Order: sequence, then C-alpha cells, then structure tokens
Amino acid sequence: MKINKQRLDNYDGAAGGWGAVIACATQVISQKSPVRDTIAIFKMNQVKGFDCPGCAWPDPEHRSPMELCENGVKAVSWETTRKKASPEFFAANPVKELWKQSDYELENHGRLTHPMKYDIISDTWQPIEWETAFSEIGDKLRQLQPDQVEFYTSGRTSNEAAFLYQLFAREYGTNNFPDCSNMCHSPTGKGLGASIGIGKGTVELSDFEATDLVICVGHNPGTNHPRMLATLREVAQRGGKIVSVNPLRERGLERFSFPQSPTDMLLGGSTELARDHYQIRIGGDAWFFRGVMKALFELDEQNPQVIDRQFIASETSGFGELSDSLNALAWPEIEKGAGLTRQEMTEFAQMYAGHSKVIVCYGLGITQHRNGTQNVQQLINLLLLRGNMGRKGAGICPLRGHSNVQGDRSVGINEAPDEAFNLRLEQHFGIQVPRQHGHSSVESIKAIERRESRALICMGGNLAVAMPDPLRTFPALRTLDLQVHVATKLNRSHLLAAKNSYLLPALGRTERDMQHTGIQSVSVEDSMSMVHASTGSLKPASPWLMSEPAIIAGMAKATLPRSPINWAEFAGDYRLIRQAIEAVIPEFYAYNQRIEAPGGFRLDNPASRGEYRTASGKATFIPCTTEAIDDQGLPPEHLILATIRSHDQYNTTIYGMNDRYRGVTGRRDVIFLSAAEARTRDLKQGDVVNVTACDANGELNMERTLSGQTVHIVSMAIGSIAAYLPEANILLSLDAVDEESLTPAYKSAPVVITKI
Ligand SMILES: Nc1nc2c(c(=O)[nH]1)N[C@H]1C(S)=C(S)[C@@H](COP(=O)(O)OP(=O)(O)OC[C@H]3O[C@@H](n4cnc5c(=O)[nH]c(N)nc54)[C@H](O)[C@@H]3O)O[C@H]1N2
Ligand SMILES: Nc1nc2c(c(=O)[nH]1)N[C@H]1C(S)=C(S)[C@@H](COP(=O)(O)OP(=O)(O)OC[C@H]3O[C@@H](n4cnc5c(=O)[nH]c(N)nc54)[C@H](O)[C@@H]3O)O[C@H]1N2
Ligand SMILES: [Mo]
Repeated sequence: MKINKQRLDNYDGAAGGWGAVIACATQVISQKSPVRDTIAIFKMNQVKGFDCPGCAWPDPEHRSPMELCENGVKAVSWETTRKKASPEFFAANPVKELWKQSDYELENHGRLTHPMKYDIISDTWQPIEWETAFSEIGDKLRQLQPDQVEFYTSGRTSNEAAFLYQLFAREYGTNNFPDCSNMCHSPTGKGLGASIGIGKGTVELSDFEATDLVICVGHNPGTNHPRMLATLREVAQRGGKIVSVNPLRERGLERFSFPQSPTDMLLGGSTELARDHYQIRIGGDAWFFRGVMKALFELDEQNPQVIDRQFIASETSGFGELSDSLNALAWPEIEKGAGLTRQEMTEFAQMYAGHSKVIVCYGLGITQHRNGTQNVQQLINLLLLRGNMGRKGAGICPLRGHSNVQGDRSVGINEAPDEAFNLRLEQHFGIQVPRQHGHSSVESIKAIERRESRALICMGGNLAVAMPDPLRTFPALRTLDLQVHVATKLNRSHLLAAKNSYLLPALGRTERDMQHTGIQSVSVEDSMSMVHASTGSLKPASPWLMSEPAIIAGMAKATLPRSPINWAEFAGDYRLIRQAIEAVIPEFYAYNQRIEAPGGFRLDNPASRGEYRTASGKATFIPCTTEAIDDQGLPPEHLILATIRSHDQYNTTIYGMNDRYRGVTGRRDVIFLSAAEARTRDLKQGDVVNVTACDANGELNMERTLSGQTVHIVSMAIGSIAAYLPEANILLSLDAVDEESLTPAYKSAPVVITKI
C-alpha cells in the first residue's frame, strides 16, 4: 500500500469542488479499472442504470448525466476493481497470516472469484463447487434447530434477494434476522412508529424546494450523503436557512462547491450552507431539544402564536404530558446535559418559531445512544409543536444508511413480524412460518456467545467488525458450527472461520445479472420511500459468481427438499419474486409495472399526508424519560466518545487513509478533541495518548484500551471525543444499547485519555 505522508491540519476549503474531482480520479486509478469505472459511473443512478451502492439519498427526477458524487465513485470503483482474490491467492495465504492484515488490505485484495470452503488442516480457503457447497450447507442446517441459526442481512441486498432470504429463513423455521439497520436506524423505526405511525421519514425531495428551514442534527452529509449537498445548496441559494446541531463542525455542512457547477469549479465559488452551528455535547440531544421546547413554551407566553394549538388539538395527543414533563425540568440541569446555555437554546427556539415550514434531518448522532429512540421522538415533539408535519415543506428526514437498508425492512427482514404478514406468507406459499420473535443484531451475538445459536448466514456485510466489543464478538463467532458468508470482498468476519465455513461470491450491483429468462433487474428503496429498478451492465468480475437470489434459492432448495416453493423459477425470473412480494405486501401493488416508470414509485406514506396510524390515531407527543445526567459514578475527567466515519471509508470498508474535510492525511490513528478539553489535560496538537473505556460501574477497564492515538484539536463540544470506527470498537460495550431498539450506543462510550 502506498502510504501518504501523515498530516493533521485544518482544512479550509469548501466541501466538494476540485478536491472531490481529484479524489475520484485517484480512487479509480488505484483500483486499476479506469475504463470499466468510467462506463459504470455514467450508468450510475440513471434510468435503466444501476442504483449507486453508496448511500440511500434519493435522485432528483431530472437527472443530469453528470450527477455523480465522490463517495459514489469510490463505492463503484471499489466494486468494479480489476484486483481479484482468486483460489491461488487463498492457497498462498493461510487465514492466520491474513488476520495480521488491516481491514483496508483485506478488501483491497479485490473481488472474490470462486465459492470457497475453509480447510481447518491447512488453515486456508479452498475452492468448492457451488452445488457441493449448497448441499453441505443444506445438510448442516437440517441437523440444527431453526432457532439455532442467525440470518444476517447487510443493507445492499436488493428487495428481491431480501424477500427470498426471509422466505427461506421463515419456511426453515426462524425469525432470527439480525440486520444492519439494528446498528443504525432501528431507533427511527421504533421511535417514529410510536410517534407518527410509520417508521420512516415523511419528506420527499420536493419538500426541500418548499421548506424555509432545515435543521441538520447529528449527520455528516459531506461524507455520508454527498448528493444531499446539492439539495442543501438549492435551499441556501433560495434563501432558506440551514442550521446544524452537532458536537463537531463538519465542513460538509458549512460550505459546498458543486462539482457540476462551472462557476463554482472555474471561479472557485462555493455556497454557504449552515451558518449557525450548535455544538452540543455528545449525547446531549435530548437535553438540547427539551431545552429548546421549554424555551418555545416560554416564548409562547409572550406570543401565543408560537405554539400551534389548533394543529395540536386536531392532530395530536399527549400534549399535556409533554408540557408537564418540560415544566418539571430545571434550566441548570438542561444546560449541563446539552453543554450549551439557556440563551443559546432560547435563540434556537426563536429562530425555529420564525420559520413556517421546517424539516428536521438527522443521522446516527441521534440514534446511536442509550436513549436513541427517545432522541428521535424529541425531534418529532419539536416539529409537532408548530404543526410541521403532514404538509408540504415540513417533516422529518432520517438519513438512512446502506443504499437498500430501508427496502430490506419493507419486504420482511424483521425479527418481530406482525401476524397479518405471517398469515399472508402462509396463505400465498402454502407454508408454515414461526410466530416466536427472533433476534436482532446484539441479541444474535449474545445468543452465539451463550452457544445457543450455532450457525450464522450473512447476506453481505462484515458483522463481526461492525458490532461493538471485538473482545467478546470475535471469540464468540469462532465457536460456531456453521458460517456462510455471501460477499463480494474478503473481510475480517470471514477470517473468524468456524468448523464449517463457506465464502460464496456474489455479483455486485454494477454487474450484468443474466439468468435463463434474460438480464435481470432488481429494485431498491431510498431514504424517501421511492422504489426503483437497478440494472447492472458490466461483465461480472468472474464467471463463477452467482446472484444473491440464485445463491439463496440454491441454499433453500438444498435445505428444504420438500418445499412447495419453486426456488429455481424465482432465481430465473425476478419478476416472479416481485409478483410474490406484491401478493404478500399489498403496498407493492402493480410492482412490475410501477418500477418501469423512470424514477420508480413511492410507497404509501400516510404520515406525510397527515394520517397517523398510531395507537391513538393521532400524532403523539412522547416525553423523554431520561431523568438525570448520565455521568453517575464516572471519573470526573471522563469524556464521552463517539465513533465516526472518515471521508475515505464505507462502514468497515476502508478506501484510503485520508479524512479530507477534517484535515487528516495518511492515517487513521487519530482522536478529535476540543482545544478546551486538551488544555484541561495539558495536551497539545500531535500528542500521543491512550484511550481507555470505563465499565458499567464507572471503573477503568485497561483491557479495553485504544493505544497510541494522536490528538487532533478541532472545533468540537466540551466533554466530547471522537475516533474512527472500527478501530475504536474495542472501547464499546455490547451491553450499552438503546433500551427500546437494542441499537448499540456507538456514540456514547465513557472513556478516559492518558498522555504517553
Ligand atoms: N461514504 C460513506 N457513506 C455512507 C456511509 C459510510 O460509512 N461512508 N455509511 C452509510 C451508513 S450505513 C449510514 S447509517 C449513514 C451514516 O451517516 P451519518 O449519520 O452521517 O453517520 P456518522 O458519520 O457515523 O455520524 C454522523 C455525525 O454524528 C455526529 N455526532 C456524534 N455524536 C453526536 C451526538 O451525540 N449528537 C449529535 N447531534 N451529533 C453527534 C458526528 O459528529 C457526525 O458528524 O451513512 C451511509 N453513507
Ligand atoms: N463503532 C461503530 N460501529 C458501527 C457503526 C458506527 O457508527 N460506529 N455504524 C454501524 C452501521 S450504521 C452499520 S449499517 C454497520 C454496517 O455493517 P455491515 O453492513 O455488516 O458492514 P459493511 O462494512 O457495510 O460491509 C462490507 C462488506 O460487504 C460486502 N459487500 C459489499 N457489497 C456487497 C454486495 O453487493 N453483496 C454482498 N453479498 N456483499 C457485499 C463486502 O464483502 C464487504 O466486505 O456498521 C455498524 N458499526
Ligand atoms: Mo448504517
């Protein structure tokens, strides 16, 4: 690997611009496939092209052929690379040796080319025939009880593959569906479900054309949803206001130079996005938003127009409870929890009350906490107080993760399915499905740790590395009887090989999926409930690859020999899968016809038109019950750590060693700290420290130390520290989760730093 010179600076450019263009070119060249990439990139997000495997931000209706983004290019060139991890490569590299390599190096060996099986004697992966692999997997699964098997899904899986996958697992007999959304937006599903009756965002792109205020809470679009910057730019250029609530000042929310704009590119122009930045302390959101609401009530005493009582009376329930809960809070407590002053929260409330159409966007800064679900609900409470729901230009916009994580949930990847869904599956397919709820991600790892679960099937992803607490997660996975990984690239989860482990190479989204009825399209759902088709066109990385639906059908046929379902037919014609989805999930009516339309179709979203399918039939204010500041028993010098993504990574996939917008070059061994916290600890820029986790009882746990990290002083809230995932996962506990959704608290680990 070519290592860039290591540097820590202040980046003072805008997001996007020439930096993005240069980064695209560098990435394409490093993956040795400029021609393939160029073809691929021009097909990305186009009608009859493939959906970008990057983020889930929607595409505008009138697509420009040049509408591409730097991190989309990285995701594509990472998949279309000419590098290959072939059987010869595996023969020459025992697992013990591969384990020593970094996550970057493992994936950078290139695309998997053959189905492989782990050979314990030589400690290497060896090629195996597809049919042999399927029949061995089927034999093993038949020897286990269905509830001993975990079926993990990572969110790139298409609707068609995800539907077949849940059908296979349920006919086999389990609801164990750990899913990548359990690690990011399960609090959104739970929180919004209870508040507004649908666990998804309510806005569409056209709402951004009508809004006058966008509040961006705990998300970093410059890196994670770069196409969103074009939308924010339009809002700003129309005179709309954007504010950010984030412990870090993220460059992507400050200024943007649009690579598609000749003026920006040739004249060095840029657009200012958020002008106001509320740098709350990590984990301070529920305090901050309760403070803002309390201030809103105070403003309403002088001007009774501030709170929209008419909307509240006709559309909502729970207003009295919310108001009582805010009355019971004292300002000093709120200020301490939020890390900002009453004055600042009152200013925020005034600004909010001064705008009539408001959208709140949020990301993992809200969800990945012990009170993630309640955090989400405070955002809804704020919106409801001024009737910002169920009308144009207003609403809630969670920034979802993987490009099809929302679709996978919509077609049945759910550990707790409802009875109506179960019955329709049974009626349509003539099978019996289990009623007992299954495991989500954290529960699945704990069941494996207790040796209750004995097999893990992974439809993509890198579960072991994505989960907190490698000291518990890694050894647990090694004890399994069976592991099956359907993947495109080698990663560390694959190296935790168990007795019987299979590595099955899948087609990526850019690649032509030819079945006996012709080239197949799949479909995906974006963050705004739009479902559209995705058709790969590139020659597959190897002739031995199979599509995800075909792999699932192969495993299902081998596991369930008496199944009434014609698995081979489904694998040969994905239109039949879509017909089956439509039969089981009525909102997908006319599925095959509707995905033919350019841009696809929108799934029904009752809350966005003011219909709330909650218990009360109304949009519901849900007060926060976080009683006290959460630092009981912790050492006074502790900080709260958030794990975050660099600009050169996609979850556990590391594309490079830079984090351009935060001024980090050539390295990842960095912690982010404010000047004030550094001063208190007698630290300066470039000092090297160890970071140690505090246990549940507040004591330091030296075993959980991330050592040798370099201090990078940035504009950041007090009491807070940030470091990159997955390196910092050693500091996270598998037991620290949002109680309602079981999402790990990836952004609130108490730690102590010591200079070395
Ligand atoms: N290029 C790229 N794109 C991606 C991904 C990727 O890794 N790379 N991942 C995809 C996935 S799966 C997901 S889920 C999304 C994630 O997208 P984001 O939600 O943007 O994820 P993060 O970068 O983890 O964190 C976002 C922000 O939360 C802030 N933050 C940390 N703690 C707090 C807090 O307590 N309160 C508040 N208000 N803010 C806080 C951080 O400063 C950071 O700016 O992006 C998707 N898109
Ligand atoms: N500390 C910390 N940990 C986190 C987070 C955090 O903020 N902090 N964020 C969490 C979040 S939001 C998420 S979503 C999870 C992500 O968890 P996962 O979804 O499990 O992980 P990824 O890193 O996205 O998975 C990368 C692997 O997916 C495989 N892959 C890529 N494309 C395809 C494909 O088309 N088909 C198949 N079958 N396989 C493919 C490749 O083999 C690649 O190695 O991580 C979580 N982990
Ligand atoms: Mo995610």
